[in-house]
Amino acid sequence: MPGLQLKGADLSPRQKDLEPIELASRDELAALQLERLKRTLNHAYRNVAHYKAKFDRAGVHPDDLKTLNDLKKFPFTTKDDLRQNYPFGMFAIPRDQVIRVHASSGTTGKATVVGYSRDDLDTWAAVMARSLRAAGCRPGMLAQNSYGYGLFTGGLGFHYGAERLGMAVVPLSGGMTERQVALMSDFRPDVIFVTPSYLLAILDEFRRQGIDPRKSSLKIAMCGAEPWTNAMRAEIEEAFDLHAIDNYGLSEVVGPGVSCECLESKDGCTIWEDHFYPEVIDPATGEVLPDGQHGELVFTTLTKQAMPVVRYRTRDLSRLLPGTARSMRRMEKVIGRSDDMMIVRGVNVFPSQIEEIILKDGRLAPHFVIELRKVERLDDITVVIEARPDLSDGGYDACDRDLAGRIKGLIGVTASVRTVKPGAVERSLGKAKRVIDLRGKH
Ligand code: DLL
Repeated sequence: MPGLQLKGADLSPRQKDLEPIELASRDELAALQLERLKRTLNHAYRNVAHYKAKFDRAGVHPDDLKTLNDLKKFPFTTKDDLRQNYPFGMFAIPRDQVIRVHASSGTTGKATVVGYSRDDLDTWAAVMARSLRAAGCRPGMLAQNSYGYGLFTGGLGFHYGAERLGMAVVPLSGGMTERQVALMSDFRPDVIFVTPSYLLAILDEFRRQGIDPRKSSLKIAMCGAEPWTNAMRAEIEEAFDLHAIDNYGLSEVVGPGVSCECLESKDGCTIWEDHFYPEVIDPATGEVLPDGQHGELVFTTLTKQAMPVVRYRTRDLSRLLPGTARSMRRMEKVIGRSDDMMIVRGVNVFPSQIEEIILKDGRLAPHFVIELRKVERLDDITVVIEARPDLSDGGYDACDRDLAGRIKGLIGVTASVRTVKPGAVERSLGKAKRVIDLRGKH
């Protein structure tokens, strides 16, 4: 596989390094899932008052699960359930056996809190190490960890996973972009753990300092924690001459490490189905959809002790695909969260659709935000997008017109476009905020 040969390193996967379960048949996997699912439902029912009440109200009991298909009888869990039980009400083990707590930022209401037992942390490190290995990382490699350390699960999740694999970690966290680039030049890491939008900010800094990013030591970027398109992947890979690998997770389920792309296929994240059982549902009706159909991802943890989650509604839109590099199923690149979906005059619009269009235009940089306003009681969107540095002053108006035309033609909505000077769109240090909702403010 010549494509896997990068900067002199052969990153092709070695069969002997895989865990037995990664080589298991679908039947073996299903048997393990059923056994673990039964255990999880019993554990949640017996030890979390909220689950007992919810199952009782729905008239279901863990014993009703005879096949994997029976899971659909059980009620969903939502962010609201977690909020109502703030802070520790969803824990299924005594508080003094919980040895780590993480929480969401809580910008949209009360934070959601998650807890881990010692075994949970062990499992988390193991699935992260598996993810990193699938992405081409190897023991002995050096990683710069630019995910935020703290209540966010990205920093510590990657940290312990990389150490488990036998990598060395530089725990930089997000921010101090100048320093990120300086240390990268000095330490020569093989891998960076980073959100794709922050990697673009790091790319800007390379250029500002006059350093050729293609000559950086990086071979792999583990990009996740936010939606990003394959067009963005191509932009990043070309700019740095590395493999940009998608990986997905959410704190309520474990953090990063729920699923990860395999280097040899780069065709969507393989879900570590021995620990996280996936379903896709119709977000409007809750009906389980067959594999291959688009809908909302739902996960049930199969091995978590401190805080099992049963049918957790992620709000992330994707679909399940058959396994390729592994027998475990894949999820298609997340289109976006249902919360980020804008409905503009009856048409559904996701920031990722706009991103894809922007990246096809050589005059525009991959830095944009979408402003939402109410104009005469109708939703109105303005895409604010940076020009690349070589665009002449006279070229801006043409960009505005062309992009608005393409958005109309490809997505079907009328949008205003404002092309702005390089550097005018605020850079993210972690997860990018693509939509600025100004409705109600004008
Ligand atoms: O973002 C965990 C994580 C950290 C994943 C680092 C990957 C790398 P939360 O802060 O709880 O956890 O946010 C979870 O982020 O429901 C998705 O909406 C979004 N998300 C995470 N990974 C991806 C991805 C972490 N690869 C929420 N593609 C999820 C698209 C993603 N969206």
